[in-house]
Amino acid sequence: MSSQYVARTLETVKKRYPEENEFHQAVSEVLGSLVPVMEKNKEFEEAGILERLTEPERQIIFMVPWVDDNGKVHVNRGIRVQYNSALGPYKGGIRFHPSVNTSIIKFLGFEQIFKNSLTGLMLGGGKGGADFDPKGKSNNEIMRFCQSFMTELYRHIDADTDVPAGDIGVGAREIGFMFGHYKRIKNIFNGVLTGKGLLYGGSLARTEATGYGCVYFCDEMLRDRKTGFENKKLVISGSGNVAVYAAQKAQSLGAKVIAMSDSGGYVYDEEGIKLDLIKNLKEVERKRINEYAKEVKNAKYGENCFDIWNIPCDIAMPCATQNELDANAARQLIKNGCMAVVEGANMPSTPEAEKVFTDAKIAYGPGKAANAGGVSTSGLEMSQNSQRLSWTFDEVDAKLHSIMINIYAAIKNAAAEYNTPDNLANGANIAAFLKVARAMLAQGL
Ligand code: NDP
Ligand code: 2IT
Repeated sequence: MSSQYVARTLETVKKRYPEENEFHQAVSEVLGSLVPVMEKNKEFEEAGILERLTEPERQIIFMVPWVDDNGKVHVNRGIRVQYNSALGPYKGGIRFHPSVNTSIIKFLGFEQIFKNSLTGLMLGGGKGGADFDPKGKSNNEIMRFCQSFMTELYRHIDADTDVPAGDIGVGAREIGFMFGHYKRIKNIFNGVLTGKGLLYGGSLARTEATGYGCVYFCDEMLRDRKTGFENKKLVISGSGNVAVYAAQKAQSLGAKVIAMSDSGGYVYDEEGIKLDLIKNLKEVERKRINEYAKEVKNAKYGENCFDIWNIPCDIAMPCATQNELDANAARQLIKNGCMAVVEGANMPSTPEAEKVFTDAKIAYGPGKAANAGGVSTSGLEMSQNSQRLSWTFDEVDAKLHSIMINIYAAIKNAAAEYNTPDNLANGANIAAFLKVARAMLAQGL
């Protein structure tokens, strides 16, 4: 029985990696959607597709030693998981955050396989990171850390092998330092990283892409419900790359963003968040979000970032981190009349929260579909690098927009085909899986 195949695979994963809770969560979420697929397609079980999909093709763990500005030596742990290359070179971001461990990087790498499949581009799945905390570090410390990280990573990546990009704690500055060091060691100038600066091969609209893509995706969901962003109240968690550009695009479509956050707390501004102020605080001054409430008199600051979900809104966009939205928060959102939840972050809703959304039949856009605009535009950056050409902002943005429209249509169709028409999470898992699995079958063992 194919449901047994799914259960057996999940059991093996838990037994083999007993400590990796986030990884179990991600695997269980995807496999949970695949029971009917396995029943319809016995060849996947015969070819061991699930066993092969839940074990990364390659994992690299390495020491990252670096010296701080006072001459003290520190050692962090670097990780790169090259998860699956059925559809293209490994592709996925690098996260610098003290919480990084193999469970987190493996859950992100696993999700990335399916997200990248949905983009329709030639991208395999991978992820990397280090348990390094960039907060409070000087520019030189960040540079030395990035250089040390790349001193090992360079051996394992290349433009046609594995192409990292940014994620939490890794933006244009860090990508610049890593790119510079890669070029110096290998004496190659190519598209080995995406999210590069515009002066040296970066793509226009990559910075904006994840947030914009999320809003384009949400717009499709709203259109299906005969409505749009105009006059909708949005709560967006986080105030990093994804959150800021989701807010910017939503505002440009007539929505009012009333709250944003960082890991220290949230700000609630009934009149609408002044995004220029947030961008300056976060992107230029690298300060905490409570500074916003000091500058804007009517804004309120709350010290628990998770309380942001208690604020009544029409649309919630979790854009900070995994498991930031639990069942209680989900129930509160629905009680307050929230009609759509769209995930800018990776796996921000706990499994229980996801169940609350699907049971309530509100519009729920799972991260692997809704936040695929970032990696899609990374794919477009790779194409431009290969051609040695740069497309205009509008060209890239138009391609991004049509990719998000296509993703929405594909996952909606897959959800309907497998008799769960309102469940886009099922649709995303199934549509993404089928492409990867069929490519794996075609390529043999
Ligand atoms: P950034 O580092 O730019 O911003 C992260 C934001 O989330 C910050 O406001 C940060 O607050 C907050 N945050 C981080 N950890 C926590 C935590 N444990 N609790 C509460 N808040 C937290 O990262 P991105 O915007 O790039 O990434 C945000 C999410 O989007 C992640 O889940 C990432 O995997 C996902 N994503 C990113 C893509 C991209 O292109 N960048 C693409 C697709 C998904 P603080 O500053 O206080 O830490
Ligand atoms: O989670 C993600 O999709 C990202 N952090 C972006 C990956 C990429 O390669 O652009």
